[in-house]
Amino acid sequence: MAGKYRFSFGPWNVHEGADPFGPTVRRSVSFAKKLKMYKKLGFDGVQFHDDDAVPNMNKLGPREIVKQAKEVRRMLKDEGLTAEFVAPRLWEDPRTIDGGYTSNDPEARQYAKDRSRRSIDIAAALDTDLIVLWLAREGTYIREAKDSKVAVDRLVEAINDMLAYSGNIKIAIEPKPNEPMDHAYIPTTGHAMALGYLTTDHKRVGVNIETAHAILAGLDPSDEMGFALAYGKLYTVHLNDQNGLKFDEDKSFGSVNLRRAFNQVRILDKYNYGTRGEFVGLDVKAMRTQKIETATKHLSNSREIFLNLVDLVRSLDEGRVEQLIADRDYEELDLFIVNHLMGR
Ligand code: 3MF
Ligand code: MG
Repeated sequence: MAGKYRFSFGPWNVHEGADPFGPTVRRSVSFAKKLKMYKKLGFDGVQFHDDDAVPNMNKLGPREIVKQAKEVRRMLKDEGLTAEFVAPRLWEDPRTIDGGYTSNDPEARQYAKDRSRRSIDIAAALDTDLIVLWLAREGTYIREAKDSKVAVDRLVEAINDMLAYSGNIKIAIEPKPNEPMDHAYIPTTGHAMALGYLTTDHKRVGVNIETAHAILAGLDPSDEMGFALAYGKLYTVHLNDQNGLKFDEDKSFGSVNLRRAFNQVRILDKYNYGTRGEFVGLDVKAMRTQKIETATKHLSNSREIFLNLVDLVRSLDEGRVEQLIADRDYEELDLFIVNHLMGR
């Protein structure tokens, strides 16, 4: 049965526009004001970094952290919003310069584990059981800096620690091949899922597939999604778009390659994504040129493009597709799909 979709984004998707070569270009918007934007833009779910919910959490004890997270839970309730996931932000602290779970420094590794436990506490207080792990600095700039076998052992150890700390949580690994590192240890969906099977409870480890991250790995995002769906491990998605192999652009969904976006929506819709409670998550950035008054259009536009593509997916003449497949006339199928995207 064709599902209805619920959408989510993270507060970092409304941002000041700084990049590595220039300062901010827009005023900061407070977290409370951001929350007020969600419903107006058509969104029901909030993605959190742990310190989006509890800023300065490193300076607070576990009880105070939970207390503050519960206040955020109340704010969400007032706005009619749901927390989708919490992700430990392990890439900003001076202790994690060389990575968190895979750092060569045992104190840094311990910090990463402790911080991950606090993220799990925050997730419980926000009433979500989903933890996302974007393994930002778990990689290297040069091959000789870390041992890649040991790195995987350490990632497993850290995930096991989280699974043991809470019997309720599910962990969605968000693979990305590069940036900020030269090479990340868990670059693709296949790596992330294989890592899950090394843990003590693989049934609770899946993936968050981001369009741009798959493209940066030279892969097709819809095929990555199909792979995870075949294993029942597509816990969430980060839809966006990416124009070739350059920095991680986080463009509006479908804005670069409409056919690639169509195929992502097609595989999600075909296999009832969303009917098991999954959100359609976005991870999109406003262009730096955008004025503050209109710096949320990347969110509403991505949602609109997704929903328009759902209509296109559901109105595709699947009988004709099957016939062309049976005839092995893929040239005609190619034209048929492009014409469909052009509304013809
Ligand atoms: C980086 C990302 C991250 C993660 C986020 C959730 C800042 O390329 O995609 O966005 O999605 O940290 O864990
Ligand atoms: Mg992401």
